[in-house]
Amino acid sequence: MPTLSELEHIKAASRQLRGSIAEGLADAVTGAIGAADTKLLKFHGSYQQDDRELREERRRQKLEPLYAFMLRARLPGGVVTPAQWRVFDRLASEYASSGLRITTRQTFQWHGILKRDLKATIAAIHHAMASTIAACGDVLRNVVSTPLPVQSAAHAEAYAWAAKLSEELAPRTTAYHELWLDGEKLAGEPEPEPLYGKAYLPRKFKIGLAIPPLNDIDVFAQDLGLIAIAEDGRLAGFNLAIGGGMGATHGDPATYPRLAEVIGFVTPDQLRDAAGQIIAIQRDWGDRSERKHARLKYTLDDRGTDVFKAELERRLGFALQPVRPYRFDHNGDRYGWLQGEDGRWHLTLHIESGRLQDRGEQRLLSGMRELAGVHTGDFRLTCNQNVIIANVEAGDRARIDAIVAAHGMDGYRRQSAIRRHAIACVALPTCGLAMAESERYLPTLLEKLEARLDRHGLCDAPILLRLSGCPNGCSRPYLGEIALVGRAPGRYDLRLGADAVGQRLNRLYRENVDEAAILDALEPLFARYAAERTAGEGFGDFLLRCGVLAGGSPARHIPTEVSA
Ligand code: SRM
Ligand code: SF4
Repeated sequence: MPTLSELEHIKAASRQLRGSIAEGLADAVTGAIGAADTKLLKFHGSYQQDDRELREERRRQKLEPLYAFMLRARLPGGVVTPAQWRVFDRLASEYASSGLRITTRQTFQWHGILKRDLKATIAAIHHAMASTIAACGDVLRNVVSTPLPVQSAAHAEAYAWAAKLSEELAPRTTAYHELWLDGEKLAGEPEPEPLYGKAYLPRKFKIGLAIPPLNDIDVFAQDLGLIAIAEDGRLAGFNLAIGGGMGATHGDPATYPRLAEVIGFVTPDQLRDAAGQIIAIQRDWGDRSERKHARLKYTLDDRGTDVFKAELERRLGFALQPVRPYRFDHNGDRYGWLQGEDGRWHLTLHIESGRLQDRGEQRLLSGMRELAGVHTGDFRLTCNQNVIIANVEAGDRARIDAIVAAHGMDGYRRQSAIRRHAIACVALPTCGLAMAESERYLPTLLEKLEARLDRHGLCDAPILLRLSGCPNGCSRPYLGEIALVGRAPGRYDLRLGADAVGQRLNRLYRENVDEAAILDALEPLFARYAAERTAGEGFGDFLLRCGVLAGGSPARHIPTEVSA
């Protein structure tokens, strides 16, 4: 029997995620909480962090690190009402250090919250009818869903499913109410956790729902990807894709990014059980001794997807139906105004790295605040870190456009295509795992890439660029046509050759190189692409076709696409 990892013991002894978090919060001597409690706090939606750039200075001054907390909301489908937006915005101004941050799983993060303010912030989020429970930790995380509601009826049904799964598969512990909402203190044994048990899952678990042809959530990067199948404008059911995941560790071939495999189809009334049982099998079969090997993707590769599927069907008591036809055409967002089938309008704005702050002429935080004051529809956060002003009546479009322009938020009209589609993870200074810059480096890198693309007449080429400060892959870099994965300050792995629909992983092209080497490597490829590409051919597809990537590391598990 393999030895359980330390975290398994912490979870099991935590009395359903309580630990000694309450005592740690009350301790005014330090800005931190106990080490074991930091692990449990994640399940409540928060990470203890410290500003890495101030570490050395504070150490010299004999001060403890400048501890502060990152807080992440759980917003299924990325839907935010204007009233919620106003609350989240207020929390950003009152308690956080760097505005509101839209994440790659279509929710918000607030950075830099001091320990003394954590409870007030979480309580305010709760009173705004949202939550932070299970936004992090070894549980089902925020369920993401195609945010752009152009196929209005199918989208409404699909979103309802994302919300239902998020709600029904959430942890049941009352620790959250007890700690943050002055709920009654537990006397005696903790309440049961029917799905998760005492030790929760071996690792995080992610569900995402895509409505073809939009793969704007990267459905094959999810532990469980749901591909909605619409027939006659209504939702007929879902293809299930299992075992996606991006995380890897440099130099450790036992870890790798992997795309989810499509294993079958379920009707809507079978979905809740199917999702619950997939999570339950992973709970029972996942590796609890080595956290780097604990995601569903490794369970599948160790046991075999067929074995997993047979177990799923045994537990469900029915067989999955054959995969239904589907086709994706892009995994980026569609900017500007689009009209939905029900006549209402949706405006997608580009938010660089998802960071909503006021900087110079770009007053994104203020602009969104003003929009939240007048908008009668809702907002949708996207998995590409953007925002959609959704469900706008035709008569309100001009007013919204005016606010957007007045706050410098209409960049999507002028920006190069590579800029519009770029994603960068947070990385420094807050992320404790960052090896290199990402979000803060993106503007500089983009300028340099744009200059080179411009030279070759490629400003309008919608190349997908993804930047991550380490191989954990929070920007889903292994699905970028061009990706930089951090190795050390100023050094990255350059990866190339994913497609633009989220169905092919890229390959390592240059290892551990600096900016000059990256630009030198890309320049001739841009030149060839400009001269030799066929009509509509994406950059990644071109690199494969013309043999530039031959001999690179092979992509794993190309999902089965069934053409419509
Ligand atoms: Fe992530 C850990 C930020 C999406 C894979 N991720 C982290 C932490 C919490 C660092 C840590 O553990 O101390 C980062 C906090 C940085 C900060 O200061 O804010 C962090 N991850 C993010 C966000 C904010 C990136 C962003 O720029 O938007 C995204 C928040 C998503 C959310 O709202 O829930 C984020 N992370 C992702 C994704 C993309 C996705 O889910 O679509 C992935 C790849 C998909 C996957 O899970 O395989 C991802 N994050 C990881 C991993 C690697 C997991 C693995 O299986 O190996 C880690 C490290 C870990 O868990 O040990 C990680
Ligand atoms: Fe941090 Fe790495 Fe995720 Fe970037 S990819 S946010 S550096 S864990």
